[in-house]
This record gives sequence, structure tokens and C-alpha cells, in this order.
Amino acid sequence: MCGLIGIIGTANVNQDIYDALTVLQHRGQDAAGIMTFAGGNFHQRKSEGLVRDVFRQLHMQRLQGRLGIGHVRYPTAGSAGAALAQPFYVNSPYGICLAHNGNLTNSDALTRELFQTDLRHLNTDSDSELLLNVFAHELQNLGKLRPNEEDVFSAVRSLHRRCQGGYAAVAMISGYGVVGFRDPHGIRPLVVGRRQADSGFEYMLASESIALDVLGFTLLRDVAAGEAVYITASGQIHFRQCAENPRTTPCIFEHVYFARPDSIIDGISVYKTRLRQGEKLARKVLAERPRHDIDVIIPIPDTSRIAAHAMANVMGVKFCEGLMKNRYIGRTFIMPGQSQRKKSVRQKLNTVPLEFNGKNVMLVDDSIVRGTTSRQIIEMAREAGARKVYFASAAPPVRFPNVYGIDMPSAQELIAHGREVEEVRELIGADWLIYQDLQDLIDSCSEGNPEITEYDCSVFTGEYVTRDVDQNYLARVDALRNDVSLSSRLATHQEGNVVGLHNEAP
Ligand code: PIN
Repeated sequence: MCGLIGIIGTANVNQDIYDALTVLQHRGQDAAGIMTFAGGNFHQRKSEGLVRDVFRQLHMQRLQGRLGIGHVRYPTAGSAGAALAQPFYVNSPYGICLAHNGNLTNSDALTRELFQTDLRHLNTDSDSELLLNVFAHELQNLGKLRPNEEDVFSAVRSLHRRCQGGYAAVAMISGYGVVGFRDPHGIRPLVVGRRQADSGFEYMLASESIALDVLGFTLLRDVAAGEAVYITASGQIHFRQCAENPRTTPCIFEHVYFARPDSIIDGISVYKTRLRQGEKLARKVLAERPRHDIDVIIPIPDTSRIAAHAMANVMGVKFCEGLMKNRYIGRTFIMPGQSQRKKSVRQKLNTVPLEFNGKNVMLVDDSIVRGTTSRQIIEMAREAGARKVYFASAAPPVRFPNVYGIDMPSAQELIAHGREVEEVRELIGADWLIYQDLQDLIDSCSEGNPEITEYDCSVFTGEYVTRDVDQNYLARVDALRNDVSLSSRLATHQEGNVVGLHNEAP
């Protein structure tokens, strides 16, 4: 998962992009980058690390220009290392840079095509570089000395025909403007906002609306599935549907876990979705065990707090913060190697024993992915004196890998893959395990915007909305994502190598 920003301002945009990227930091802590355009040149700074560590005063001073794009990266399959920090750049046509959030599912075929037919070289295994080269090639094919909005939209239209998967992107064409687009299913999010400045309107594209809020931009709207928005350097904004058959099925996992709760995605408040998830889960608990003996509901911080609170309210059960989190430790989700992950749960969370001692507690988490965190927290709850430990997951069982840009482990490492709820309960050591029903999760979102009735729920169902994901593809994803493969690839990147594509002559 990654975060995207694009700004077309009336003065230098470096500070605004920096501030906006910090707002989106939860979407990726692995690397950050900004590119701006001024005086006929792109200016760039990108590296591994948090936004606050990547940019120093000197870098910021060099990032001159009223047009710019920015990116924060969360590592997905194959995308670790400084050489893969975004935005990416190609010099032809015009000079284009692009930042991307998501994952392409036909990257192998596209890589071959780009090399053999389009005669383009790719220097990394990043599908963001692929996406940029497809866009550049399609724009170049039009053969214009100066591109206008119709040319930009035409290139996006061709890109949609060639690229499959989940993607949102922002791209800057040297001196001409900034374009943002979403895949024909709108899997990854993108919004547009506007701000009044002394000398006219300024526009901003962002993965989440909170970036607009914090910078004083007003949300104009979401970019629709398959749609592109092009804002010229002179501040003209153009929208165009560029997909032949757009079908809105946004990623439901944004609501479960990734997006910040104060964001509004596709017109749906993430905060309200999580409240509704809690309410529905509470009703399921009450239906399954009307005479339950739960003394207290304890959220596993942070994401589950909102749902846990709502559950406690509906059930009339005490809510308390019995787990304390060290906020200076990174997410356990992104660390390679099972043993490292285990250790970090203890470092990250600690119990307040008086909230557990002698009580029947219901722990609530946003989801159970590998189950390692859940198992350890249940152990910790028992050590803190809990009599019974029940566990509620605000999402249904995660049984299948994500192929649209969310960093998920291989299927074998998902605790619920091929297992019934009872087996998962036993493995994590809970006295009772209850999962949200999928329809309830969908309704939790759709009640926020009845126009959106379908979501990408592939991690729960194994049905991939782009319909091109077969067993061969999943096997390749599996091979890339298991812990052994991740550690060896991380070591390679840490040695500073760019993974070449070993393009072979046809
Ligand atoms: C917690 C986010 N959330 C916690 C991510 C753990 C699954 N895990 C998914 C639960 S926070 S496990 O908001 O970042 O604090 O099942 O893989 O062990």
C-alpha cells in the first residue's frame, strides 16, 4: 500500500507536499519521494525511510516549483530498496514522472511487451516503472509536440486497455500539468480537492481526503473508477472517463484497516464504517450467545478501537483500554521473518493487569491475518489473570492473498487459509472466536454510500474482481511473499543492488 499526492499550486508546493505526505505516512513507512518542476527541470528527492527522515532542509530548498507529486511507499511484492523509491521518471516523451499505489496483475506480459514491442528498457522489477512506461509509450504514440488534455486522456484510455490490476497513480508531465487516474474498478482510492489562493485556485490529488483537510483544501470529489483528472500548469481542471467498462468495486480492506478513520473514501466515512462494523458484530455476538458472560471489551490498539467501542455500547458491556501500545515501534505487519514478528508484539503491547484479572474479556481486533499477534495477545491476557479470553475480529476470516497492492503474506501463512473458524480458534488459543460476517462488513460500507454495492473482497472470498487472477499467478505471488523469499530479497536490496529484469532479446 502506498500514499500519493499531486499539487498544482500558485507558489512553491514543496512544503505542502511534504506536509501532505506526513498525513499519509500510515500508508507507507518504507520510503518517500517528491518531484517538482520549475525552470524547465524536474527536481527530485527520494530515499528509504519516513518522510521526516528522507527530507532535509537542503533537499526542500532544491524542490522548487508550483507543480509536484509525492509518494510514500509500503513494500509490496518485490518493492523494497532505495532504488525502488518513487516517483519514477522517463525522459521521453516530454519528461514524465509518476507515483503509483497498487499492483498490476499482468506485469509479466507487460514487461515482455514493453521490451519486445515498445522497445523500452525497465531497470527495476517495480510495476510502477511499468505503469509509467506504458503511459509514456501511449502518449508518445500520439506524436504530438505539445500534449493537450485529449492526448493525456487518450494515453490513460490505452493504458487501461493494457494494464490489469488495482492502481491509482499521479503523473506530472514536464511543465504541462499533473494527471491522476484510477483503475477501471476503482480498487485503490484517489480524491481531488481545491483551495483558494490569492492568485487563483490550487488543486490537490491525494490517496485519502485527510491530506486535503489538513492542508486546507476542500474535497471536490473522488476520482471515479476508470476516470482521469488532468490539471494543467495554468490551473485548468478536466475530468474524463477513460475506461470502456468501468465497474466500481473499491478495496474493502481500506475500511477494515488501512485508511485513517477520519478519511472519506468514495463518499464513505471510514470512521462510520468502523462504528457500523462494531454494531453489527455486537448483534452477531448477542445472537450467538444471548446470555454471554463477557465482563469487559478490550480493543487491540489502534484500528479496532472504534469498532470495539461501538460493540460495547450496543451490548451494554464495559469498554476499557487494557492494552497499551508503544507508539514508537513500527507495524508488525511489515517485518520479514516470523521470529522478528513475534518479538515485536511484546515490545509493542503491554497489558494493564487490573483490567484482566479475574474477568472474562472479549478482545477485539480489526482482522486476523497470520494470527501470530492474536495468539500472543491472548497469552498475555491469560498471564494478566483473565479467566476467559474471547476474541472478536471486525473483519471476516482472511483466507486469500491480496493481489491489488496490499502487502499480505502468502496463502500458507494466513491462519484462516483452508481452515474453519473452530480450527483458527484453537490455534490462537481463544475460548471463543467470532468473526464479522462478510455481508455485514459490506453493509457497513454501503450504508455510507448506497451507490456502491460491490467491493473487492478477494482476501475473504478468493474472487478477484479483475477476473484475470488464476492459480499460476497466485503461485507466483506465493513464491514472492513467503518469509524465506522476502528475507533473501531484502538482503539483496540492502546490499544496494537494483534487481534488473534480465530482458532477453526476442
Ligand atoms: C493494527 C492493525 N491490524 C492489527 C493489522 C495481526 C493482524 N493485524 C492486522 C491486526 S494497527 S495477525 O492499527 O496498525 O495498530 O493476525 O497477522 O497476527
